[in-house]
Amino acid sequence: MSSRDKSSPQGSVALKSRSERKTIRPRMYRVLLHNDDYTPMEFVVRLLQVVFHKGEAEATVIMLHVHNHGYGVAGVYTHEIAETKVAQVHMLARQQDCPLMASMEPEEDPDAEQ
Ligand code: TYC
Repeated sequence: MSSRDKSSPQGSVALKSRSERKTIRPRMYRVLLHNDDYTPMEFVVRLLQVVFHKGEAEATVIMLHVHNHGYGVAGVYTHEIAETKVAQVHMLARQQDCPLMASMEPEEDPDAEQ
């Protein structure tokens, strides 16, 4: 029995510690697309459809966001999948001689102690 167990007249009530309670959730990573002056807009929209499974309308919104703001989130994945998406973007872009760049960054940990 853990030291956090509370006694009651009927016996003891086990209270789980924060780490015992915590659901195991993998850290998630944002895959970012970066703007450049040369990659055609149509190519970026198509890539968002093929690699990130976006519909044409959402893909267009994301592409225009990247074009206007410099970068944008293409999707959020576990580490290995995010790495694969970044590699796919670079491979498809280089095949078409486009300088398109992707990167990944960790999302904030929702379980972090404050
Ligand atoms: N800025 C590019 C153009 O005007 C379009 C573009 C959008 C390029 C998004 C890259 O990640 C990108 N053709």
